[in-house]
Amino acid sequence: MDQTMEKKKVMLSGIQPSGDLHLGNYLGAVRNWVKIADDYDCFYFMADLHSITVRQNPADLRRRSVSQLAQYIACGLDPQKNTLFIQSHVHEHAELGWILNCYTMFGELSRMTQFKDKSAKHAENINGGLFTYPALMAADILLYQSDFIPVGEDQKQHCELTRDIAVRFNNLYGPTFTVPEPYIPQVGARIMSLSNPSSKMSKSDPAGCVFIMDPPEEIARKFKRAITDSDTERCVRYDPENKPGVSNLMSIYSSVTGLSFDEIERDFEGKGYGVFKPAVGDAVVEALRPIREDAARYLADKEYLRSVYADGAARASAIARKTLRKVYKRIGLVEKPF
Ligand code: ATP
Ligand code: LTN
Repeated sequence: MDQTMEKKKVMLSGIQPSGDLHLGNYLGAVRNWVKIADDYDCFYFMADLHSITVRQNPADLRRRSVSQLAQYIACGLDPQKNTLFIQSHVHEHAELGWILNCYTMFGELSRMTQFKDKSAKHAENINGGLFTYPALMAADILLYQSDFIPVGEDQKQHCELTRDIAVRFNNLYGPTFTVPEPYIPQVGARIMSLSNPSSKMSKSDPAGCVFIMDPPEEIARKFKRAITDSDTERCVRYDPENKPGVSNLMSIYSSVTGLSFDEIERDFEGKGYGVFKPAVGDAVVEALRPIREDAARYLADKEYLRSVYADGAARASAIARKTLRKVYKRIGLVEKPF
């Protein structure tokens, strides 16, 4: 490497392979990762250890972890430019996760909205992992001395807790971890459910969720059925307070076409929701078509995918190992003699 070149800042993010990628994941996260590949040293992983905080079918989990990688690549993440790996292949995540559990407070974990939401949704399985999830997420981030965490708005609270844990550790033992910052996009940070615009689009609500692997007819159908607002005005105008349904559709349309809200309002003046909804559907179908087709091609080539995640894990481990060794030393664990 050219020694005169400045070291690139580190970006890291993960998505749980608990379902296929959806439009919220794509517009709020993955699409933005693609844009920054040349400017940062980027690490993206399938957060399989996180996904088992909710009960998973083992065969589905295995299939989805690999399928998510195919979808990452199809979205434009180049494995040469980005380190792509499966979280459980880099055992340092689980090890540092345990340690950071011991530097994360019960009160802090109790305040996490994702924990509150998921424990309400899975009342029969409020396990310890669901509660201590943010300590593992902090480990994911801090192992790589990450500078930025590109995520959607909903992950901001976890990123802030990671910062608090890093600062706490650094204050106790001296500089060990880079203190990271969340990196949240302006448009697309929070795509809402098509069936309920007051909650975020999420794979756990399939009716309101558009998956990137959905066939075009399915996508069109979901947009035609999207809930719009019960106001009498029925015009296409951006007003998230009073018109959350149509404003969400406008955010999606703007994200996939690049048009501003003003331009969209002008183009659909006097046209009403009945014209706007299918237009958004068509635009999304066209934006997702090449991704779906590429993902299907990568999925058919298991050997290629295997080589990508093997190479990714090797690159990631080399870095993670160094940080973990430093942490073990700092907290007083005896150095391994072999
Ligand atoms: P779950 O239903 O299990 O909560 P999810 O569908 O919300 O999952 P995650 O795996 O939690 O998806 O999210 C992966 C990434 O996508 C994160 O960076 C998250 O911020 C982003 N993201 C998820 N949902 C949305 C959304 N509706 N709008 C924008 N970004 C989103
Ligand atoms: N908690 C995230 C997934 C996740 C993550 C991470 C994101 C796990 N580890 C590290 C960024 C950095 C979620 O539920 N979307």
